[in-house]
Amino acid sequence: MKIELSRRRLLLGALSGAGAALLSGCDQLTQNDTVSGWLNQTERLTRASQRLLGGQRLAPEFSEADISPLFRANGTQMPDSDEYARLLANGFADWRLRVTGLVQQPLSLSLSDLQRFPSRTQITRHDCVEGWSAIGKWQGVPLGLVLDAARLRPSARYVVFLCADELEQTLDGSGRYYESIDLQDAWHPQTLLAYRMNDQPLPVAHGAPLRLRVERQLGYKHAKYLMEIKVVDSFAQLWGGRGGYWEDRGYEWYGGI
Ligand SMILES: Nc1nc2c(c(=O)[nH]1)N[C@H]1C(S)=C(S)[C@@H](COP(=O)(O)O)O[C@H]1N2
Ligand SMILES: [Mo]
Repeated sequence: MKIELSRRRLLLGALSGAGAALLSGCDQLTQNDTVSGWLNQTERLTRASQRLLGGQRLAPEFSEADISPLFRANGTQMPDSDEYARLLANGFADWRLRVTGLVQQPLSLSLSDLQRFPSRTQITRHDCVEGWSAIGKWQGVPLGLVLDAARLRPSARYVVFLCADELEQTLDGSGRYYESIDLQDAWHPQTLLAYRMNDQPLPVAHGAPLRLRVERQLGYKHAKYLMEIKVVDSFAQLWGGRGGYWEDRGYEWYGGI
């Protein structure tokens, strides 16, 4: 816990030291060599310390009174594809979460299917590398329960989250947002597929109809607008091969807090 808190202070210190005004976007942060070198070092440190402290260490949880009156939306706030517009117009009745890849039972789950799983509610703090944090309340199905239903094959190693949005508009789809986590974090009790935020259905700006919450990791790991969960043994073949949209642009894969 001590390591965790002092790292957060260092991170915010590094951000303000680099000049908050210059850091309006995640990409600008990585272009700063000092900060990115520093992130590389602490990445190894936090990942190792989280593993040493045990895979199931919980992120701090807060009370209703701590919920931030304003929770910023960041990155995509409205996916601009026709497909997403159609799904939204119909209140996500036609939306399905596909679970594919190294599973014995591929799944296609509606929002009400997901809401029939046992749910967990947690009030946690979200930390974005751009230097802001917010406390919010999340309700969703623990990811591990969905993976249990899909029954992973023995070769499974990572869970990849494929999103509806292209954060960078490209002709070849290389700007698609995606993320990945390992199996230990996938079964962490606070790792949720969240469909409610602050007692309301998840708003579009925050990733409707479903987003990931991985509470011991930085904001960019919390993939919004989930369309498909793909279980893989490697992410080398996906886009830039580093396991996520921002990872392909220089961010660390683990992103521990
Ligand atoms: N699909 C998708 N997920 C995403 C992003 C995005 O642009 N697209 N931005 C990430 C970043 S950098 C952060 S800080 C959080 C922001 O979540 P919020 O909009 O609910 O604040 O979502 C993450 N997940
Ligand atoms: Mo972020």
